[in-house]
Amino acid sequence: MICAPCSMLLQVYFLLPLLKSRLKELKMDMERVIDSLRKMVGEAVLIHHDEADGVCSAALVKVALEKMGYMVKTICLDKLFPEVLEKILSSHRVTVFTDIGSAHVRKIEELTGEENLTVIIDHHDTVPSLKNNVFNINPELYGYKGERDASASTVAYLFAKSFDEKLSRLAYLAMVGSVEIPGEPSGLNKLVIEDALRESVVEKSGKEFKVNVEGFMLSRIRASQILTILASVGYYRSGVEKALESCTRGFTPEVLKFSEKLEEERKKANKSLLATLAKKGLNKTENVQWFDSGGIFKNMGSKVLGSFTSYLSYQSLVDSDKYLIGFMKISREIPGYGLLKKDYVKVSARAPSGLRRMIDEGVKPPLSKILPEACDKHGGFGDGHSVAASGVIPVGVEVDFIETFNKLVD
Ligand SMILES: [Mn+2]
Repeated sequence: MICAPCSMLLQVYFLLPLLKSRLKELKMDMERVIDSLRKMVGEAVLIHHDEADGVCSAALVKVALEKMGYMVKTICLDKLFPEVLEKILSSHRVTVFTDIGSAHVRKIEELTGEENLTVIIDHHDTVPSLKNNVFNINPELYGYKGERDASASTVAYLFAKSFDEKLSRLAYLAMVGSVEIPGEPSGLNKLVIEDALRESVVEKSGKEFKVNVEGFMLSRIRASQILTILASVGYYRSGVEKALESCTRGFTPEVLKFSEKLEEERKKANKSLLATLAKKGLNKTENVQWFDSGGIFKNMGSKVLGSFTSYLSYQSLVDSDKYLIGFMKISREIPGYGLLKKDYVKVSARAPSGLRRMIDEGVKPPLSKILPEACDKHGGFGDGHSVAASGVIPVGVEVDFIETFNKLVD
């Protein structure tokens, strides 16, 4: 038996080095990744997610890879289509993922050939890699929480800096990517702020930060919004390319104007869909309420459906106790990749407030469990969190999907 203060001291004594060694371990693993990458220099495919964190993390990794001597081709995805994964991993020696991929480690291992190298830099829930030519660099595996302590951009920044200390001038990108993590910065996200202030690439502005780099003289929150709009709404109109370029070169007046136009377009589409749904109402089953967005988001990336469904889940026209599901037909085109083999529909699911409580209490199943299962049953795939999830299913099975989903709730 030891006294309470002694026990606390002991805990501090043992825990502090433990926490430190985790960061050291992460850094050591990054060095191993860099060593492996250096041996493979040639072409690399960089697959990344379609919002600010996905764009900033990709920009950081791209700079580092190019400095190593790589020719980098980027592909931006809202969802990780198995057919895309198969094609890319079987036809390229080096593939890097940022802000996407964590949920599919086993599949990625399976598809990575013995001679090839795959690196995943992400912060979503994951499992450690079991193959020595597949590296899974994720804060969750080093004692941090991905939804609290580190964005994918922060991990990508630490990776870039491990390769070249001079890249710490890009610390602002980690901070822009981290906007998606709300609240007081903690863990690795906090460490990055110190770097960014030291490099004078950001400055304090009230409780927030302003990016202090040419072409970026705006708050990091605004910068993150613009990047997300470019990459998601502008997905089929070179928006991702423009977003990636802006990360390192700053926003040109043309790009800013383009992003404003896209923002206007989306606002209009959202408003019009909301009016239609208010008039027509939602389709309902016992446990589900759903809508099809029709062609309203045509020419926009499928991420916009998720934003709309989230927004809708707070409106009074939804039933607070039922799962909310939206559909949107996806174009076959994936910029920088080619065409998908099939026509797909994006599925976005949200839990409105009443249902959210029931999920938290364990009375109703979490979306992270039933949405992937329902997608899977109809030839699609999905993932997500307990109260927000999304997936993809083939065109034409929407009504059957709703039926399956409705049954899975019970
Ligand atoms: Mn992210």
